[in-house]
Amino acid sequence: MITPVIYKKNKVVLVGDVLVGKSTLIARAETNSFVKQDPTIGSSFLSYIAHIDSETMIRLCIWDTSGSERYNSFLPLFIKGADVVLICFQRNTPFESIVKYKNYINNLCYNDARIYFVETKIDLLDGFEKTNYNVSQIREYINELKAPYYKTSSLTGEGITELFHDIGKFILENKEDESDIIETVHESKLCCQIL
Ligand SMILES: Nc1nc2c(ncn2[C@@H]2O[C@H](COP(=O)(O)OP(=O)(O)O)[C@@H](O)[C@H]2O)c(=O)[nH]1
Ligand SMILES: [Mg+2]
Repeated sequence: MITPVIYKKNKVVLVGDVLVGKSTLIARAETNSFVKQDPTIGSSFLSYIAHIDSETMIRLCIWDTSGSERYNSFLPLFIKGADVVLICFQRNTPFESIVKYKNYINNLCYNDARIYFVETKIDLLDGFEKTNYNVSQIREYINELKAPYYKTSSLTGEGITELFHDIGKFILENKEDESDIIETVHESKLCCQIL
């Protein structure tokens, strides 16, 4: 069966402190497995096909950033013009770091970018920590903002397909530029591609 892939100009950016698991999250989405990643130097780009439903797929343009202080000066280049920014964090991420990214995005994107909060490595949490909001200041902050919040684990795969499905749906429904079907993909060859 041949399935069309919709392309709308889009930019999805992952930010977050170094080692929170950004690159591993993308690799999990791409390969459906837990793959050890080399440290990200500057940034990297992935073209990823998100499945919306049985007849709809959309190509997402995903930028992974380093999170290292060393490359901080590049961050505005990636955040500017983003449609979606994922603020990634884990249990021990300082609250101040999350607020810093949030304010940074709002200043650079004039509130246009949709922010998704992505908690990583939830396989390391116990049941109580997983389900209770009040275990961290970050979660309470997200709750107050009423922002989209995803709990993920690249180790188990939890939450990752849902995350990219919902981002794809958001792009599909909210980007107003022309919706072109630019390619078709044989179901047997469905995979993501690094350009
Ligand atoms: N247990 C666990 N470890 C993870 C997970 N995701 C990433 N890691 C580990 O966290 C470390 C940093 O991951 P990486 O993706 O390079 O972080 P980045 O700097 O944010 O890109 C690596 O040792 C990963 O194997 C996860 O979901 N669960
Ligand atoms: Mg990385």
